[in-house]
Amino acid sequence: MRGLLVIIGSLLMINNVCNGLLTSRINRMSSSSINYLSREALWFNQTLDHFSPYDHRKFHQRYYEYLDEFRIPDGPIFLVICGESACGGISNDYINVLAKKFGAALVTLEHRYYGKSSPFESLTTENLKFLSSKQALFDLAAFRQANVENPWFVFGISYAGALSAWFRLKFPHLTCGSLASSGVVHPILNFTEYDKQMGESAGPECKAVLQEVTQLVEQRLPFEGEALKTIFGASELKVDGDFLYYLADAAAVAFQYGEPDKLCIPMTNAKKAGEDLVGAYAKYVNEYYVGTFGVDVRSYTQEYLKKTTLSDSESGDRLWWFQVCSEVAFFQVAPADDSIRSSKIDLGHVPTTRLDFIYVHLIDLRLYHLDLCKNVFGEGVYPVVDATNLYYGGTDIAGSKIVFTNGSQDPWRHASKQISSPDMPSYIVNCQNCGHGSDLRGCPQSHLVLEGNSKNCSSPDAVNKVRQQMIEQIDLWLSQCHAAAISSM
Ligand SMILES: *[C@@H]1O[C@H](CO)[C@@H](O)[C@H](O)[C@H]1NC(C)=O
Ligand SMILES: *[C@@H]1O[C@H](CO)[C@@H](O)[C@H](O)[C@H]1NC(C)=O
Ligand SMILES: *[C@@H]1O[C@H](CO)[C@@H](O)[C@H](O)[C@H]1NC(C)=O
Ligand SMILES: CC(=O)N[C@H]1CO[C@H](CO)[C@@H](O)[C@@H]1O
Repeated sequence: MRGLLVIIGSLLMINNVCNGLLTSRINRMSSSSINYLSREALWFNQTLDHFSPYDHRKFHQRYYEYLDEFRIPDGPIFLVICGESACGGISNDYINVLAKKFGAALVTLEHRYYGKSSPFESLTTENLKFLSSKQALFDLAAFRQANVENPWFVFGISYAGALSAWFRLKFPHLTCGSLASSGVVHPILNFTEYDKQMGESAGPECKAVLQEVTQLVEQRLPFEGEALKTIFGASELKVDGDFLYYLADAAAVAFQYGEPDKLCIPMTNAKKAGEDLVGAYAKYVNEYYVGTFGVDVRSYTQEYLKKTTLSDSESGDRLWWFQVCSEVAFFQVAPADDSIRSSKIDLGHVPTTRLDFIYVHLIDLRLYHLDLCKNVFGEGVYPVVDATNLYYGGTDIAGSKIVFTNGSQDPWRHASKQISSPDMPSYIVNCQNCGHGSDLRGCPQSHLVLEGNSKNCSSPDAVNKVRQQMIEQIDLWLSQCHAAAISSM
């Protein structure tokens, strides 16, 4: 038996540590202060390629434990899945409340390749071939298998939320159930719904102002591109598509992470006062997206994404883009009409089939996402979204005992499962600042709210109601697991 060594969890305040929840490069949770339950790294000897009968190489995978609330000896084990960024520890969000309630031990395994769990020093495209959700799920299964036989339950937010649902789907004998918080189980090539939801979350007045900003930027870009980029502190973004994507992301995070007022109030005020809207937007981007949210403009340059040395990739941007470009896509493209983002942010060339790679021209020649994939990872790296959905089922996932939760304002909810089906309830957390992972993180979601307190959600009741439903499901499934264990003795 490995793992679950007694580690005394200590509360530490750490600055500027990413903690999961990247679902594109826009989903960075760079928090100015993350409060961890445990930051003491432990190591697991993991198999590099779970699908090869010949390759027996291993790598060291980092994990954490928190046992302060554990009811010895038979309490449940909550496996909190870490997603697409370095995993600095077990953060003190609503999971801690659940641990207390259920007497659970918390364990977290860092996702392969991210943070300190990279099998390779050099992240060349060739070396990234073992980076996939399928290998990551097998990592979790091997880790689970090497540990104690108590009842297990898996949790995750965002991409890790999808892994949580997929883990229960693929390894139902290894977990009593799953919570998929904002779990993006439906990879989509042409993810136009994302931008549409931004418009809905913004409301008509704010949406119109944001659309006007996009128009002004598009008009000025060909003539005074450099000056324009300078206002946004983004002169490094030589490719116009990168710049436009940066501007689109900057607005999206306000809705995704539950701080719509930080964007919409200054923008609608600027409009009413007849001020320069581009200037007002630049102020928001510089102060909020860079200042508060902590984004690094550099991470939007394709040159940066091409860097293969570990230190350059610590943020995980290259790694997540590889997963995007090979498996899940989620390209946030402009819808045909009424979009907020520039219509220049498009799909690029779409091969007619995966095998022949005959590139056809789509929409127009202003290419973006697929060109980025080709440019950064080389010819032939293309997201096999259909195959991914064939493997997991997308929103038709034939799982059981999975709770899906989504925030009403979160553009990502359209890549999740929003309709309940037998044994897989789906809840929507409905409030003005309920976004990505608000059930576990409270409001807003961009910075850690201790124990995911719902006090600052515009409707704490909405959050608490969903949490109560979650607890009832976890309780039911754990007790069913327990009953099954007793009857098989
Ligand atoms: C990891 O596993 C491999 C193969 O089973 C073994 O040879 C190696 O000694 C193990 N390493 C550690 C640190 O346990
Ligand atoms: C993507 O969606 C847009 C808007 O609905 C549409 O115009 C475009 O043809 C779609 N592209 C693909 C490849 O489906
Ligand atoms: C709620 O917001 C207020 C004002 O910004 C802040 O002082 C307080 O700490 C927040 N409460 C929680 C639980 O985050
Ligand atoms: C459980 C729930 O409220 N689901 C809703 C989530 O959002 C979608 C799309 O808006 C609705 O169709 C579902 O009924």
